Amino acid sequence: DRASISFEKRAELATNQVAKQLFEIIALKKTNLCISVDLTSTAKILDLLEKVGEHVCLVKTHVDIIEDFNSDFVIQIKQLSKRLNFLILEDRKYADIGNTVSLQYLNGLYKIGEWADCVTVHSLPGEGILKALNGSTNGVSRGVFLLAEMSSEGNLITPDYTKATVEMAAKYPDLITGFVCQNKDTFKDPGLIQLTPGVQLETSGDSLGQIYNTPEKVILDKGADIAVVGRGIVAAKSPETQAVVYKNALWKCYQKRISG
Ligand code: 6AU
Repeated sequence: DRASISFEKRAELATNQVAKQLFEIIALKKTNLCISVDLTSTAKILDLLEKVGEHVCLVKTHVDIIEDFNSDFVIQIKQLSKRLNFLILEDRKYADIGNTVSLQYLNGLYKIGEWADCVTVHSLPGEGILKALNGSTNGVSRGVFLLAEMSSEGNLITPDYTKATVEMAAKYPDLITGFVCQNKDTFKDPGLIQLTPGVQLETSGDSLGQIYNTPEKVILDKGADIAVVGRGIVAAKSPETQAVVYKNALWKCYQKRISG
């Protein structure tokens, strides 16, 4: 099964160019940690990434929570992503008809398609949403993480919905980077990436329905390839020290997983 195959090997099996790059970065930097920088100022985000960027493979943003978003921020985060070698995932969770999503992706204040290597997308509206995000902007490859499961308590996604989501993705091998999901049996294709949020060392949840699992549980039991950590790092006294703690814990589990 895909969980026992090395990231180097999986880079060769990827059909989406962003997935391939991401597998390569993970193998090179020996980190399968994604930081979720859920901060509301550009200075705070850039300052945090300066410190933790070398320890992550992927930086996940929510640009619509930033108070002072501007084009210089985009230039600076792109420079950091080149210098520290990470990709950028804008966690926009698109969920509308294809035409609207196409407008949201390329226009408005954020022009996400111009700078985000990949974005998150709900399968709910049907495949028009995937047709709208055709896999490249200005000749540069782009990717999509489809939401197949969620981490939050009481979410309305059913096993049938999850299965149909995975089937939908199979029709777009050039576009799909992987799935945001919670379980190893959700999909089989070793060229796709399992991105799993809801990860912390200790806490079991927050007051608004988030459910946390430990690095061991998500990598060894739940099949995560990349673990998303937000407040576990961002709210720590020393985010840099904590990022290293998560990076090492996750990588140890991955090594154990591929050694059988
Ligand atoms: O570690 P946290 O709880 O501080 O942050 C988790 C991050 C947040 C959520 O918007 C996101 O992960 N997330 C997602 C994603 C990545 O799409 C899906 C999900 O099911 N649960 C979840 O928490 O930025």
